[in-house]
Amino acid sequence: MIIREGDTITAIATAPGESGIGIVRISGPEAKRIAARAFRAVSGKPLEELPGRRMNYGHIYNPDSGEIIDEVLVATMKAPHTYTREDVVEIHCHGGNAAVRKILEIIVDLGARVAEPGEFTKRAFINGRLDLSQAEAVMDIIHSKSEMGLKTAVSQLEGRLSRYLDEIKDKLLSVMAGVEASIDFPEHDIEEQTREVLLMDTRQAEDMVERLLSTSSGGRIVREGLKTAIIGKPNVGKSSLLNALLRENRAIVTEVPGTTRDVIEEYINLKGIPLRLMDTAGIRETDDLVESIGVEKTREYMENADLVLLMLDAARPLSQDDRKILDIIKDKRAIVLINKTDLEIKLNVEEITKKYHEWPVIHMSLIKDMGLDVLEDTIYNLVFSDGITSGDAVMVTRVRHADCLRRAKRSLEDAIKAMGNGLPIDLVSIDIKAALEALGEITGDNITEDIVDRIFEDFCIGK
Ligand SMILES: Nc1nc2c(ncn2[C@@H]2O[C@H](COP(=O)(O)OP(=O)(O)OP(=O)(O)O)[C@@H](O)[C@H]2O)c(=O)[nH]1
Ligand SMILES: [Mg+2]
Repeated sequence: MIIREGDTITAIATAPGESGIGIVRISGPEAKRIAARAFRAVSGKPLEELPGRRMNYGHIYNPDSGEIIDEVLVATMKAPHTYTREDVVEIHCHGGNAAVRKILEIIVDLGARVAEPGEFTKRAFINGRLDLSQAEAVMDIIHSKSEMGLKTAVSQLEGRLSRYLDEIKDKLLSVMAGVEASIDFPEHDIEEQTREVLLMDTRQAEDMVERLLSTSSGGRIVREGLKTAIIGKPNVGKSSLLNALLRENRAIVTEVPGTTRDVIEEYINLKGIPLRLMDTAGIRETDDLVESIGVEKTREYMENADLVLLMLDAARPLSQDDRKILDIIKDKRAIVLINKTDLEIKLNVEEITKKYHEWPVIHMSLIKDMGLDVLEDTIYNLVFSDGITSGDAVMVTRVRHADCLRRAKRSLEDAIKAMGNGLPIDLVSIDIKAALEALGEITGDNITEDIVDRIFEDFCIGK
């Protein structure tokens, strides 16, 4: 994606579909002039003479035929105090597909170019209004699936992550200055005292990187959801559990074993934590082709899951199929659910608890609506023990950021080792510089164009 200077871009900023209003946004030097040619205010004044940052009531016309397209409100915002730091015009028309599309078409005919996904935000980044981590936060806000995800993304947009990184970078810059001062005067070898101070500062910076890195597994869960797979042999009540947690009849439930063939995936919001819940095909030896494909898929999902909910039938003794499943999931983090406790109990729970004592065991009866709240509390506590805080602390939510932090950490470790071994100080400076560069990639201080393009490609149209 190349930004051509003088380019004016436009896009529909609202989601497709029927709705009260729809918004067409224009950004760039020609934004106001283009909008003015399609807009007639009811007051009769040209758009150029109307005050900015106010809703001006009027109509969008087809400039060729003079035909009215829609009744609208138009706001103009002058650079640089706008989202993109360019002149911006927003046309608020009626929602649905027809009006917004036609208005977009007219704006394009008048000289604007259709924006690429994320191009408005990319301009905000290039024009220095947002750093890269803040631009990513914009996308995370749009995609956030829970209150906690939203809170973390907003705090990142407000610049909390950037400020924390700035603190580390400042520390490293002062180490750099100390190191370079001693390189400039090679005749005075670096004094022991100075070396000590530089070492201490580098260690502190490394601690800060480490602290941030330790939030990354919790941060990923906050952003993407905790991948939770419901696993068990057929007919134990897995789909019933999905429906109960969702509080709607999403999956088909029948008394026929092998009802669920494909993996059903839904997001639920568990006290603010997003859960990516997967109902899977019951695992058993089977000759049925479709079912065996489903079972294979279940294994795949189970391997990638952050948490496995293993469901067993209280009314049946542990079977060969159950034992096989237990063996497959033995290294996973799991919660054992004993369902159907309303029936006569034939399952020997001790056989499981003895061997897998670290897994919580919950007795439930989905038919009687029992045990669900215990399960919700257990999952919640498990996730919180992962170092997820209530969204008030700085957190790393993206794999990209965690990768940069890991690189920074390695360079700092090398620097500390070099300092400790009394290696020449200019070698230390190479490591500190590498750490600074890795940290700078998070906020986009020094980053190649194709990385920037890749990041913005994932954005939605109109943002
Ligand atoms: N008695 C009793 N029956 C239950 C309970 N929970 C679910 N069932 C019944 O068990 C049967 C199977 O439930 P499902 O939720 O379809 O089971 P599943 O594990 O998804 O089954 P598959 O998709 O075939 O693997 C249905 O007839 C449910 O009504 C319970 O707590 N007690
Ligand atoms: Mg099912």
